[in-house]
Parts: sequence; structure tokens; C-alpha cells
Amino acid sequence: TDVKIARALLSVSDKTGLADLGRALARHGVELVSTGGTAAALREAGLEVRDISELTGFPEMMDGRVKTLHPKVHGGLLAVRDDPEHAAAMAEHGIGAIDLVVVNLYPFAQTVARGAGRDEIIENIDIGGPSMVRSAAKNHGYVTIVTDPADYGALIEALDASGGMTSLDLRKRLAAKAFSATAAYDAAIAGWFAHVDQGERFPDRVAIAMTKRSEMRYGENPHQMGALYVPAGGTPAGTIAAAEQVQGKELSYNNYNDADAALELVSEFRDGPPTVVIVKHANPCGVATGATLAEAYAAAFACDTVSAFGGIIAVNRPLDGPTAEAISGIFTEVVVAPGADDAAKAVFAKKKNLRLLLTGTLPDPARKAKAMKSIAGGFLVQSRDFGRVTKDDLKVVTKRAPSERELADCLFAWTVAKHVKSNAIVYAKDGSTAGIGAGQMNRLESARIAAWKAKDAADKAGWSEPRTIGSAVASDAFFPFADGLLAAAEAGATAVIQPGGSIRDDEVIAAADEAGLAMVFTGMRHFRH
Ligand code: 93A
Repeated sequence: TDVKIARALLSVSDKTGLADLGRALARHGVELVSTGGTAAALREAGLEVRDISELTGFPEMMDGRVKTLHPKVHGGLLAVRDDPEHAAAMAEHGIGAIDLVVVNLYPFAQTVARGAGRDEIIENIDIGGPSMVRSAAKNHGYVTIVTDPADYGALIEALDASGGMTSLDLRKRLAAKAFSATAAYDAAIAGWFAHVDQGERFPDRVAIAMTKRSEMRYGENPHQMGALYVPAGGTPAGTIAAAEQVQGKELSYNNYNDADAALELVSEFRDGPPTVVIVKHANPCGVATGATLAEAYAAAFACDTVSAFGGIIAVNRPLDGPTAEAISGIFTEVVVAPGADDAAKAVFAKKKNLRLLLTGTLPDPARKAKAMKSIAGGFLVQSRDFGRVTKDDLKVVTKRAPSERELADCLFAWTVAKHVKSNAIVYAKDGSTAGIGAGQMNRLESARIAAWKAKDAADKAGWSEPRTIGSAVASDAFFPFADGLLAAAEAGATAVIQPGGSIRDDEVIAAADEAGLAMVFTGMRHFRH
């Protein structure tokens, strides 16, 4: 099953390691055949090469679209060497066997990633390359297929060890890799078409090309495996997947999940005042704005000093020394920021385990993307929740309209609630959260928990009253009954923001009026499960 390599066809876009490989093949007396650019590179390295056009009897034509698509190439790759009929066909048509194919494809994903225009992207769809890869891989019983410069070393070693032969074992391994290379390549093309030509719609079939970015020690729990995959074509700037880790231990699966939640929330305040988000278990436990980041951090921390321990923090501006100093006051798992000055870096350098992630910029909170969630046996796909409301979208439904200050707190609480697991109730006052109730199975309980937490924070800090007094309260979905709203009023909220749309809206509005609350409807819901 060992096969002696007599003739090799090389056609590579990425010329890395090509000259060394060419020299090794020449050493073993292998005849080299190549397409234009590859042949030129090999000649430049002082090697003797035959042009593919000489082998096919056709020039490379149509801007290179037709170079290797020829029976003399594919016959030489696909022929079953010990089949008499195949051998006869080879003899009759003057087809010579090709024993080794070295191909890497036009850089499609890279062309997309650097923002090239449609024509250039289309031109970078490789047709002849994958055809050769597939022909050679199918016929791995005789033919060796190399699709990755990282495998040149192993090939050269195998040739050196056996006097120019490859084993069936190696050819099988390389064939498997070759088919995953062409599958991933086509998936990237299919993904681009789906994205560019189908827009927000859902294509009938989806092929996704993903590249493994990192493997974690474990998944959500130690008995689970975990890894991060990113789209082969690259990931949007500013996102967690694109972030640079400056220091600290390796990120865990949960760290990634929490850091993503924190960054997505803080990016809502991309154009706002200094803002700090503290996340625990994918829910914010404190969010605040301030005149400075340090001030915002103090306010976010004060919302829930207990949960903030071991938290994941995201900020909407480059970190400065004083903020880093304040953050270092308690154990923090991860800090995400668009940047950090030298003073901040120096402070964190003393905290060896703290992971510092720099994103360069903040992601666009309104960016359109698809979000995916796995269920047993499939995936649920939806467009990302990029819905946002402004003052103009709000409808006042109570007798009393909110004051300017109440309105600002309503919008702040609403933005935070969008990022809290349902049922979400968020109390906010003066641009910072006062109490957050997350993930309960009914809205009333979330309202009670949020109020209870605000009271607990006041007790711990020695404030005369909880910050829910005079606060605005946001509910991620409508109040189905008046009870949740009344719990909020009891906690001291004076303004309410919620989607509206319950069949009992009238009842809820009447209760709000009776309690002297100002209430606005957004007309938009933010379930998050
Ligand atoms: O345009 S193609 O799809 N048509 C072909 O017949 C063909 N044959 C090889 N592209 C083709 N290739 C690709 O050319 C290879 O996959 C490789 O990426 C590239 C090498 O071209 P050159 O040797 O001219 O640099």
C-alpha cells in the first residue's frame, strides 16, 4: 500500500513553505507540475517545473478560471491504477498518473474579511482547486493530497523515511483533512451568499464554517467539554470573540458567556456617559453611569456588593488607574474594556489571575446578526435583539406624565432590563440600578426580589432608605396583573416603563393612576431566556 511519488501537481495560493517542499520533492526525483504563479515561485527557488498548460495542451485561460479543469489532470488523479480498463483509457488518451497534489485554495474568507467588493469576492471562489482536492482525496488509495502548509513537514519526513513513498495510513489522514477543507470552504461561500443575498431571511439550508479559537479546560461544569468557535470569515470588531486578552488566567467557558453578556449590555451605552456593568451568571447585578468611570463603578458596586464578588465587569471607555484601583478592591474574574491606560494596566498587573480583555472598540448595539440557541436535535435561530426605544417611541398611559428625571431613569432601567433574564424587573434611580430581579417564573416575584435586594443594599451601606424610593421601574414584558406593579409602587417607584399589551392593561393603568405613578408603554418586549 506504500506508493512511490513520481509526479506532483502543485497549485497553491499561500506560497508558505513551497520552496522547501519543492526542494524535498526534487531530491526524491519527483517531477513537478504547476499552475502559473506556483510555477514561477518554484522556478525562482531554482527548481525545474513543468507548466500545467504543457501537460493539458491548453493555455490557462479566462483569467485563470480554467487552468486545471482538464481530463489530463482529473484522469491522472482519478484513475484506479490496477484497473485494466482505467489503464487502457490512460494509455489511449495519453494521460499520465499524478501521485501527489499540493493545493491550497483562493483566499475566499480572507477576501470577504478585508471588505473586498462583490466581483473580487466572486473571483475568489476557487473551482479548479477544490476539484483537484476532491479527485485526489477520493483516490487516496493511490494519490496523496496535501491541503495545508502545516502538513509539508510530515510529508517530507514520510518521503525521507521511505525513499520517496507515502503510506496508506498517511494518505487516509490527509484525505479526511482535504474533505473537511473543501466542506469548510464551501460552507464559507454558502454563508456569504446567505448573508449577502438573503439578508434577514432564513435560507432553506445552512452550512456554517467555523474555526476553533480555543479549547477550555471544561465547559459550564467540569464534567463537560468546552471550546470557542468563531466564523471562518472573521467576527465583528469589538465583540468578545474578537477581544485581546492582555493578562490573567485562561478564560473559562462561563467567563466567555458572562463577559459577552457584560459587553453587550455596556455597548448599549456606547455613546453615553461613563458606564460600568457588573455581571454575575450572565445577569447584571449592578449597572451605573457617572461623571467618571470610577464614580460609575462605585455606584454599580453599591447596587449589590454581595453579588459583585467574583463578578465580570465591562466599561464603555478606556480604563484609567483610579477605576482599576477601585475594581481591584474585591475579587473580580474578568474586566472587559475598549482600552486601558498604562496606570490601569499597572494596577491590574499586580492581580495575576484577573483576566483583562481589550476590545479596541465597542460593538454596534444595533448591529444585525442572527442568534442561535441549541435545543436537543436542532437549533433555534432568530435575529439578534437589536430593538431599542427612544423617548419618541414612548406612550404615556397614565394621568401623570413622567418628569424629565423619571423619563431618563425609565429609559436607563429599560435598557438594563433588556439584558436581564426574564422575568426581568429593574429599579433605577439617577442613572444607576437600585435593584434587579432576574429569572423568576413570575413577574411579581422578580419585582419583590428586586425591591428586597435594594433594601438589603441600603441596610448594608447604612443608607436611610432604599434607592427604590423615587425610582423608575422597568418590566421586560407587560404586567399581566396589577400585583407586580403594586409591589413596585410599594417599594417606592414613582415611574413605570413596560411594553403594555396585556388584556388587563386597563386594570394595570387604573392601579398606576390610583398609586400616583407615571407609566409609559414602549410597545416592544424584551424577553430573554
Ligand atoms: O480559477 S480556478 O478555479 N480554476 C482552475 O482551473 C484552477 N486550478 C487551480 N482556480 C484554480 N486553481 C487555484 O489556483 C488553486 O487552488 C490555487 O489556489 C491557485 C494557484 O494559482 P497560481 O499557481 O497561479 O498562483
